[in-house]
Amino acid sequence: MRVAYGLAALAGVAVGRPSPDTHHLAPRSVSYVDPDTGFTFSESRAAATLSANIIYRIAQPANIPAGQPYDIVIQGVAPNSLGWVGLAFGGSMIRNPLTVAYPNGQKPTVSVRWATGHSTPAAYPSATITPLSAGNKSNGTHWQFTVKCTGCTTYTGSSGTIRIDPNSSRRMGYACAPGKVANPASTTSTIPTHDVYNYFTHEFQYGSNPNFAALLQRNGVAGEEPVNVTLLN
Ligand code: HEM
Ligand SMILES: *[C@@H]1O[C@H](CO)[C@@H](O)[C@H](O)[C@H]1NC(C)=O
Ligand SMILES: *[C@@H]1O[C@H](CO)[C@@H](O)[C@H](O)[C@H]1NC(C)=O
Ligand SMILES: *[C@@H]1O[C@H](CO)[C@@H](O)[C@H](O)[C@H]1NC(C)=O
Ligand SMILES: CC(=O)N[C@H]1CO[C@H](CO)[C@@H](O)[C@@H]1O
Repeated sequence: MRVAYGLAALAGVAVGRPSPDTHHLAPRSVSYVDPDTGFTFSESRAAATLSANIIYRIAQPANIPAGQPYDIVIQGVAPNSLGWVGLAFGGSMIRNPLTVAYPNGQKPTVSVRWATGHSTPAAYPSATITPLSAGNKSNGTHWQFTVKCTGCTTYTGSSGTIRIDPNSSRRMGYACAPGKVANPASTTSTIPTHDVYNYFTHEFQYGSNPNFAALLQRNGVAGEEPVNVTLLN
């Protein structure tokens, strides 16, 4: 865990294809306890411009058995200059869950998409987003969303089943654009192509929550039940 990420985050910004080693220079994650929702998140920063970051936070249950699908809570904070922000769980655009979020008043809209090529992704039916009752907001500078995702951490990638290890670090991809989406209240709105994409290393282990189910309930989401994830081929 590192705490000095300010300038280092800017070193990773790229508008185009970054060097393969970019993510080794990127800042890593810190643990963040969110006063609004009570979750302990692992927090990473992703440079959106030379002067602004997107903050990504991910929380998961503690002691997830190996091989078991698990839900996560995703919190994102973006500057108002961005019309949408995306997070790629497989660390690239193709064949992995892509969360796409855009501002919509006090209730940002979040969906999961899936791309089979470098073109507009489609809705991804094997993941479900559930907004929490707190942690979504906007003010004069930023907009913020907090959602549960079922199906973001296990998926069928280009080379078979991927299970994201909740105890470890992983390269994530991200993308963003200043352009506003066509229909911000809709989870299936078309989005303008990203101006920026890049990668960061997210350390999931700092987002472990022994009281995950109770925290979900506190935030208006019914308790965790075993979930069978349908995998795409
Ligand atoms: C609006 C629809 C989208 C279009 C038309 C699009 C198009 C493209 C294209 C053409 C590239 C290749 C760029 C190059 O080779 O220099 C690319 C790369 C990339 N895109 Fe997208 N994209 C879209 C949405 C998204 C979304 C929602 C994400 C979510 C995070 C995303 C993440 C990435 C990433 C991480 C890369 C880097 C290359 C890779 O790892 O595959 N894209 N995109
Ligand atoms: C993560 O670590 C915990 C504690 O050591 C362990 O109980 C659990 O099985 C591990 N989970 C995975 C997916 O490796
Ligand atoms: C605006 O919202 C962001 C994200 O929730 C927060 O980090 C920031 O402190 C807020 N700014 C003010 C002035 O309240
Ligand atoms: C999940 O899968 C198991 C084993 O295939 C099955 O017994 C169970 O009914 C399924 N649960 C749900 C909620 O679909
Ligand atoms: C969709 C949703 O749950 N929105 C919530 C955002 O947060 C406010 C409180 O800050 C709630 O009142 C909304 O219900």
